[in-house]
Order: sequence, then C-alpha cells, then structure tokens
Amino acid sequence: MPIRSARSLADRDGQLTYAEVDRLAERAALALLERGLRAHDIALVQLPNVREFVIVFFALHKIGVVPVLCLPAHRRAEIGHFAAATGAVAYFFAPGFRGFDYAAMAREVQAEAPALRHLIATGEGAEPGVDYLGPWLARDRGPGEARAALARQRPDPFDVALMLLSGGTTGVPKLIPRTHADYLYNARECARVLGWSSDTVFLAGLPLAHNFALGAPGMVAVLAVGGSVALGTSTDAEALFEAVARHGVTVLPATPALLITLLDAARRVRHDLGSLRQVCVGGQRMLPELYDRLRAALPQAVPLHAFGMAEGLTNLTRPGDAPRVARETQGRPVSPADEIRIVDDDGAAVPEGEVGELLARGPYTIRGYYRAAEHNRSAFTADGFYRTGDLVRRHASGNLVVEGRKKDLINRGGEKISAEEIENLVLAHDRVRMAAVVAMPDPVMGERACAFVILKEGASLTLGELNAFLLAREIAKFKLPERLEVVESFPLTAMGKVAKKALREVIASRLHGAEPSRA
Ligand code: J2J
Repeated sequence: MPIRSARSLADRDGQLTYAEVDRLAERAALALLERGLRAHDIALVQLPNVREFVIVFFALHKIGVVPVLCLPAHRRAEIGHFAAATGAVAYFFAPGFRGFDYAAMAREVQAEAPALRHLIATGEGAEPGVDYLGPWLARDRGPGEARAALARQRPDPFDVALMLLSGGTTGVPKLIPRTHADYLYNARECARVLGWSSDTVFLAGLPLAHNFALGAPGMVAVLAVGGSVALGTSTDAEALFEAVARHGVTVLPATPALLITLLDAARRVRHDLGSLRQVCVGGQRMLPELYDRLRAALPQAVPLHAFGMAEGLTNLTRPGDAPRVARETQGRPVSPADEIRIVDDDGAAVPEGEVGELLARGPYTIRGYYRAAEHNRSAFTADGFYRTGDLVRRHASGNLVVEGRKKDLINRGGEKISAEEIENLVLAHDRVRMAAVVAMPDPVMGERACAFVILKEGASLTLGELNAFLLAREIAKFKLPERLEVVESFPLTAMGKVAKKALREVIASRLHGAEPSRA
C-alpha cells in the first residue's frame, strides 16, 4: 500500500498513523511501568527495522528509560558487554530474526547479568521468563488512564534519551549518551537543511540502530517534520527498489557499499524509482566516480553526502550546493552553532586548506562517553572538543573533504570494526604470538579487515581456523577478518609500535598483485 497520507509509518505488516504509533507506544510504556521499569533505567534494544523498534523507542522515551541501540548483528559477546557495562534491566529482541535464536542468547546473557530482569520479545509466544509485546500492544486501556499515568513520567529534555554505540577504536565499544534535546535538535537541523517536510517519505533500509538511519538525517528527523517512514529489514536491492515504488519513497539513505549494489541492480530492475528526490550517502566517503554513476542512473534524485558520527556532529551537503561542491565534498555542519577545528598532531590549527584532524564541539556533540573517564581524557580536548579521528581539509567552498583517518578502525561498508577489539581476540588464540588487524581495500565494501599474525614456533593457522575460533567467542560476524597474512615480523615505527600504515600498504600491494599472496 503506498504511503498516501503524510504522517505515517509503514512496515511489511502495513501502515500506522502517528496517532496509532503513539497509542501503541503508550500501551507498551504502561506495561513497562507495571513491571517496575522507571526513569533512568537502561534497556538493551536489539530490534530490526520493524514497527516494534519505533514503538519501543518511543515507549521508553515516555517513561524516561534509556535504550541502548544494539545492532541485530551483535552477538553474545557484545550484548553481554552492554548488559554488564550498563546494568540494563531489560532486553528487547525479535526472537527468530534471520534465523538466529535471540531468545537462547538472551537467556545466556541474563545468566551472567543479574540486573537483567526483563526479557521482552516481539510478537506472541510462551517461552518461560519472556514477556511478549504482542499482548501488551493489543491491550486497550482507554486514553484517560494511560495519559494520566504517563504524564507523571515525562522525562526532562536534558536527560539522556538514548545510547548509541561508538564506531569503536577501543577494546570494547563505548556507549554514547544523547539527550532528548540534543538528539531532536540534531535531527531537526538535518531536516531543515535538507528541506524535508510532510511530503518526505523516507526509506529506512539501513539499521535504525545506526545514528545515520535513526536521526542524522534519519527517522527522527522525518517524524519531526511530519513526514512518513517506510521500514525495511533487507538491504537487498530488489526489496529496497520494490519498497521505493510501493511507498513513493522520496529519500533513500545508503552507504557507498549499498549504493554500489543498488546501482548494479538498477540496470535490470523494473520498479518505478521516479519518486526519489534525494539519495543520501554516508558512513564512508562516496568517491566522485560513484557520485557520477548515481547521477546518471537516477537523474531526478539529488545525491547528498552525509558525513556524521554517533557522537554528534553531522555534516551534510545541501540540495542547493553547486554540482562540483556536491560531488567533491562531504558537506558542512548542519547547525550554525557547531564549532569545528582542523588541527595538527600538536593540536594547532593547520593552515587553511591543509589536512588535519577534525575536532568538533556544539549543541548536540557529546562531551564524554558513558562511564569512560579515562578514555574521555584522550578522546576530548580540555575545552570540550571531540577528537573525531577523521582527517579532513576545508574545500574552497567551505565544505569539508574527508581525506583519511587517524583512528585505528576498519570501515567495512560503513560498519566500523575496532582493530584493537579484534586483535585482543586473535591474541587469545594459543597459536598466535602477535596480531595486528588492518584495513585492506575492497571495491564494494571500501575496506575489509585483514589480520596479520606472527605465529608461535612451528605453528600454523588458516583463516578458517582463526574465524572458527573467533566465532566461538560469539562476536558479530561482520567483524571477522576476511584475510589472514602470516608473517615473521612486523614493521615498527620509530616509537617501536607496530607500523600499521606499512601493513596496510603491504596488503594493498599484495591485493593488486604486486606481490604473491601467502594467505
Ligand atoms: C567519510 N567518512 C565517514 C563520510 C561517516 C550520518 C552518516 C554517517 C554516520 C556514521 C552518522 C562518512 N565520509 N560521508 O552517524 O549521522 C566515518 C567517519 C566518522 C565515522 C562515524 C551519521 N560518514 N564516516 O557513519 O558513528 O570516520 O556514524 O567519524 O557509525 O564514520 O561512524 P558512525
């Protein structure tokens, strides 16, 4: 069914008006209150892009419970860590999503997290110890009771509203606390600069748990201006194109990796994509060549760059930017109150137009990660600027161009993998003496993870063996190294640290066939 009326939410089960979403969120909020959840409690939310994501998100906001937005791909290691780090009292999941048994994982996590009292699943069911959203959402209590009970719970706008997960350069992902006021402001500024309105129909195919699809510029931004949101659980080209045609989608967010797949499919697709007005590309740099392909394939849609981060600062190109600026730059901050600096290794401003690290401060950029005092000392400057770890330069137009990064992570199709996190796991293998995980170039994903290892005397190891070992640690699959390079020694920097830049060059040249591969 096309989204004909503004102000609606559609998923594969049909369409809901804002009022219906609100009523369902009220019902869920009341059920949570009855089970003893209270303001400032923390809840892990691991839901795909289905209506329950939106209902639970707003239900928690109504009573001041803080969702930690986990990715559906996360597994026991990550979920267990979030539960332990936050003392979460509730965990929301979709039992059989993509064939994975989330209920079994929930039980295992719960066994080690005494505070985790409530396991709450979508749909209906009868697993002991699990509550189901289905019956909660079906129970009508009349508006009087609901409104009165919820009015007393209304959170303060400056309270933490949600926690996002950091792209991660540290051993374990850091949690990013965002307040109601800052998040909504960020989302509204995105909607404003992109000219969104009640005519906007946004297709969330990327996970809503990501800041990009959630708010900047995502679902919350669309809802803030009375537009409509279509939810998709698949990033399959056929499914997304079908959704564009069915709902009359005007805005499609994508990573460059997804866009490449979509453009390849666009040649043979039969769906009508004529409604698309903006394709918003972020998470990784979209190269000018990809921008050109997008323009040629969808001439009616404006390609936009989104260079954002869950920590705050959102940069966007504007629909009115000159073609050269729109093609070559990653945009500029959305708020006039955003402050940015581009600095060298000593923290001094680089000369205009030169490359340096981007620092950001402003009304919606965090001043610290959750419970990470020590990490915060290095991740922020003394005067409160967030060190993004991104290397940028200012374009003559004033927009920013992303030239690289300082931080030690792998950006796999927009999904961030902390090198340190994976190195620690690889090092736990009893045949491994030293490990360094680096990015290797990939034509679609942009980057994939390559593990360089030094083995113990006489030992051998294959990629399959390593990954079986890592999977047994129950981590998200997207973090697995996709290539293993066994070496005798690591190049070192002058400081005696592993020279990752040199390792990146080694693997890049091997992939280009300059040197024979040993994997
Ligand atoms: C280059 N690098 C980019 C881009 C993010 C909008 C869009 C993306 C994110 C996101 C987001 C990039 N070109 N266009 O939160 O609101 C890299 C940078 C950045 C890191 C943040 C949003 N867009 N990046 O990707 O928190 O390295 O947010 O610091 O997942 O992704 O990652 P994340």
